[in-house]
Amino acid sequence: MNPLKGMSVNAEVAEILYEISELYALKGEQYRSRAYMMAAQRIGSLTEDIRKIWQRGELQSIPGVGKSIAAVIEEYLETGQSSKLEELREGLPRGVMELIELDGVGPKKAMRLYEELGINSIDELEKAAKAGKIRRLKGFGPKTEENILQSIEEYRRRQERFLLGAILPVIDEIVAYMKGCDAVLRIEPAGSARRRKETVGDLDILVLSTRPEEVVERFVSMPRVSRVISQGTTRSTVIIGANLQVDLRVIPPESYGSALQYFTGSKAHNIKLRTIAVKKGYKLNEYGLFDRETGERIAGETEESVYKALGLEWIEPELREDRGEIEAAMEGRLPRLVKEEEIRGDLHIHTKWSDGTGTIEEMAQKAMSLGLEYIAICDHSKSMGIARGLDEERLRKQMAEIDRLNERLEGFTVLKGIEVDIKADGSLDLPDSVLKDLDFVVASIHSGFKADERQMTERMIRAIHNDYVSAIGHPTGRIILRRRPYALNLDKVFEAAAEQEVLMEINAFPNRLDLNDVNAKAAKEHGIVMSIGTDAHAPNHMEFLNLGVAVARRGWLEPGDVINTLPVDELLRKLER
Ligand code: DGT
Ligand code: CA
Ligand code: CA
Ligand code: ZN
Repeated sequence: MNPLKGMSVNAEVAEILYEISELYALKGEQYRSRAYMMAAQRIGSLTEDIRKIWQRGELQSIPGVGKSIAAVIEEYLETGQSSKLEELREGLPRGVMELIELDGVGPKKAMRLYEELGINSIDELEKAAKAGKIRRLKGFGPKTEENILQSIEEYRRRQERFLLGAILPVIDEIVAYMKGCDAVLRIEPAGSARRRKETVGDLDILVLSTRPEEVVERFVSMPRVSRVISQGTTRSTVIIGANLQVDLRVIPPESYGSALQYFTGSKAHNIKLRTIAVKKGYKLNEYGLFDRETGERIAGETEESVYKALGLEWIEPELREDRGEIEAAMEGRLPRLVKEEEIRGDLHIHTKWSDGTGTIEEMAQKAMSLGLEYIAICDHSKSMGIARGLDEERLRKQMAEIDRLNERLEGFTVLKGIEVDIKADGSLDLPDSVLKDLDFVVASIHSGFKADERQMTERMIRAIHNDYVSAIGHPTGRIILRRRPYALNLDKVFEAAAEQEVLMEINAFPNRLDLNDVNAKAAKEHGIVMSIGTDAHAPNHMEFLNLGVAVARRGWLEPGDVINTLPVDELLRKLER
């Protein structure tokens, strides 16, 4: 029941009181239930903002609002939560708790659905509604059924996924705050965030502790918590901001490794592991690895112990997608994944010369502060008119500026580059006569996305055959959660790139991540080396390099598969083909 956002505060407060009323009714406390109901109705029809009444200290002047209801209102206005409501919700069956997440389904309706139709989840409710079973319940009818389906749709939309780049800072914030509680011995994100998947549905946080209740207290009191969905003795779920769900689980030492393993997933990875465990006569779950016959604990304290007991090497979280990593771990041929600290430069940077906000020097300074050794300035070329793309003349001026800057910089190199547009026919937006004088040429498609697969593929392959192209920028053109990749036969593109020794970019901008993990792995299998570039349009964007590394790691890339691991002199030698 989170349709509260965007409603008036009065309506929000009324909603809370209604729900409390319904929960009291379910408990058979009719008198209290009625009192909350009356107060809810009053507040729902007030014309003055209830916050003003509260600030004047006059809540109890509202008819039907006594001391205890005033306290509920006050707590809600102060914290956005109601401990009374949470307390009352605690007693409900799990499935019913899920149902009341839906707009228009209060505890009373949820309980009836649960008791009369055995509905225990939103999925089950959807099935029942689609089968026309809801309308047959007394007092529900076709209109209610329709409303329920609509609420489910809205609920699903609210469950949308978040970009990894938006989630990582939230994790840092949570970890820093939770570490302020000395009952927290260890804290780690699990789930898709730990696997560094490009989007994250909800956050799963694991804490090692022997005093779980203190940890849970700390968790629900985090500054940005907007709602507490559940608070138990060892676990809790909250909403941060508008709609990011965060699940906390507090784990004792003997199970920490197996819990971390289990909740990191992926589900497919876990299922395969469990099959292996069963074959060995074990039982594997979030509490540990046990002997099936004797119940004896085999492993569980660390992830390594769990994998080892199953005859496997420890597997990096980014690989746990059941894409061959379990077989590789069995045979001792897991890749040695590239690490963030091995990346020496950023190979796709924009500046004020086109549509960036920083000067070349500002971008260089930021890169140095991040510990990098070089960057490639790759502003847009002239056909990108809106981006103030460079023609040959301005590009030559920029190259001269870079030369002057390099003379002043110590232990850092600014490479002369361009992000040259690939035109509709596959020719490039700047002549070879200037491309040949650059250190790093990224060629990208920025228009004509609607052409068919054959045209797009030929277009890109023609660009790959240009002698001066170093890399293909954001090769598939997709924007995560917004724009699908253009039609492209990647297999053919990779073949051409491998043959021409052209790099494929892993664009690290948070909503691009292009190539993605799966395509990066395929490119590697074609023998292609990749370049990572943040596509930074401002100095801070260079901090996205870690997202590019995440994709590389999920794509099984080793240091040798990523050209940015080379020192600048070796890089330049390699680029000179
Ligand atoms: P998300 O949140 O959609 O981005 O993806 P995950 O992977 O974080 O999924 P989530 O939050 O539903 O669950 C976290 C992990 O818990 C998941 O990766 C694996 C484990 N897990 C959850 N449900 C199941 C299940 O039904 N079976 C198994 N084997 N593992 C599960
Ligand atoms: Ca998750
Ligand atoms: Ca979860
Ligand atoms: Zn671009």
